[in-house]
Amino acid sequence: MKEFDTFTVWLLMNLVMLQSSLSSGDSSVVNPCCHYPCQNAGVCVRFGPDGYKCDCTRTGFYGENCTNPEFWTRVRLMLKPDPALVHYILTHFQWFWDLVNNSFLQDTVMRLVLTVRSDLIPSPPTYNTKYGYLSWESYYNLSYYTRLLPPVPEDCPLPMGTKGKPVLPDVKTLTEKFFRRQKFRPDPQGTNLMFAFMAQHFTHQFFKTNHKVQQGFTKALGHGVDAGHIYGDNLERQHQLRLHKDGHLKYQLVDGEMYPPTVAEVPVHMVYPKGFPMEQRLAIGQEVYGILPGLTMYATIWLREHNRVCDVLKAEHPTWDDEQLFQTSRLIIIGEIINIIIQEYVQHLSGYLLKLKFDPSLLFGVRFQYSNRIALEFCQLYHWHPLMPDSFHIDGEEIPYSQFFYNTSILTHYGVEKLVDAFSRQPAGQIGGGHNSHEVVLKVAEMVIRESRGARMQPFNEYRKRFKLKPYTSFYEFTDDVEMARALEELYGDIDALEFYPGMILEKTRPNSIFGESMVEIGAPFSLKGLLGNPICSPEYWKPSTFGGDAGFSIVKTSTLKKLVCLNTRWCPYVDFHVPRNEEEREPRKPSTEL
Ligand code: ACD
Repeated sequence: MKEFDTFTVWLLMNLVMLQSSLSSGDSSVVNPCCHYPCQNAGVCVRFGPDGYKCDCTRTGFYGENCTNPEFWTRVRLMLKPDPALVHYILTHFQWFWDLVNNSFLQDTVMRLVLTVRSDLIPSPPTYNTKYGYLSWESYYNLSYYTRLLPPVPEDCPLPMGTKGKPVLPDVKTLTEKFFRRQKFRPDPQGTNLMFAFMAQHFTHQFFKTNHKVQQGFTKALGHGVDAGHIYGDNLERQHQLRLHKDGHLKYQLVDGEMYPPTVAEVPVHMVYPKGFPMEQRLAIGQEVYGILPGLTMYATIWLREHNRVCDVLKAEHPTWDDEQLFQTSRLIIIGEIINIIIQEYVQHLSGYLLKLKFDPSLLFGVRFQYSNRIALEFCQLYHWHPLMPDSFHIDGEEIPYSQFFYNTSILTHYGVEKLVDAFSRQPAGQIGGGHNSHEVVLKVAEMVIRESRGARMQPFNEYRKRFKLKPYTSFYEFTDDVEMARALEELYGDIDALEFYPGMILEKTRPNSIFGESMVEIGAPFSLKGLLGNPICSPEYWKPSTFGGDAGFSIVKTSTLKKLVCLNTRWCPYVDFHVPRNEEEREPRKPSTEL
């Protein structure tokens, strides 16, 4: 839908109001919860046709709308520094962080980061797309993504509640005007494609939206780091992918090197274009990973690592059967993933000078729930497609998207070493700030926005408040790009009607940063709760015996991206989540390079 004249807007508005009043049975009544009256995570409950109550229990606030701080809340609020200041401190003063990182203070600060972030995530989970109030179904039915904020009530007069325009902006207009890349803008933090493909590979174990069924359903029932992208998301697939000998996964050898088997040998469902030959379809835990060589590259690395870990365990436990070797290796792989994600991936993303540490025992003395439920909001915000470049540079060649998609021969032609080297050297795009999505991924942004509308997600500003951030008061405060602010204002009519995903991506970025404040302050709680909420991090699991003894435990605790690659390749390429920083790193690697 394009622009409207004033009369059409007036007419539409009245029709929508009329329809919502009719459905509530009273022509003059608006559901008061549509105004989002309850602040500070208070819960809005409707009473009678036009009454409501805010349940402020344990929010630290009281009053009709949970706006009055209790005594200790007042004290805490006075002492609480602004997130921008905390971020500034965490990313400056190297000398100070050198001191912290080399003392007991590292543990103290790390514990604080973990608890402050995780406390923002309700555990057990609360709402979902069908249930905007607590229900057993919502708690129990793992097929739903959970939600932190309930959906916009169905009977609100406007799509975003009571603010903004009666019709949301046309999705294509939004992506064309604000998302489409004009000129590739590299991420100022130096992120590369090795990071971008890790992001995609890692997150698609727990983001598996069931697009056949609307309403926020997921196919990934593990709700976290379960390595389902390596082993499949169900037992039948897992058994098909397993060799049933020594704990190993099935594989094929190409030039003497291990790669995932083909669908001709392991008949699991994989998504490939119609008519794509069976002998070229690779059989992988995650059914969509055939789409990009960066994903099949990571799948190959983890396949090799799993089989390598099985061999280490078998040498230590010659009496163990296939099942125990497989199961214990899987726990080690999950541990390695979490370690690498915290100590290298989140470390890189954060830009913090504080050295992030994966040590579950930091939380053993504090209140923490070892469970996790993936949230629709987390899935929405993690669509980081601006990372994708204009084309791919591998071994002196430039490969356009048309030759990159579903090209399984790229992996076997170049081999893991050359792909890792190439992806580690090529810059990825800046995620935040807008105007940086290549045209091939624009339709993904469209899909995300459509999905959020179908799920009736609350406005961006309501999420800012839920995560203890100040709501923006205007589009000009939200972005420094005056042209964008003006256009967004025209399309949305009110900053309080701005949608969640456009808010997350188009927000002004922090200085020299990959994205803006909201992505960090809203994304980090989901991430850290998800990572540390894994059962292997619990006191019952986090011990050597879980991982087959000290050798397995040590594989988890000392894992790095470089070891992951170089213990499974013939030579050690340049491997990092950051593009080369100096001459030495820029130097081409020789096939003889050792770990
Ligand atoms: C902090 C750490 C710094 C966080 C920086 C950015 C966070 C933004 C988005 C999410 C980032 C990473 C996601 C990583 C892992 C997801 C794990 C999910 C497991 C279910 O300041 O707290």
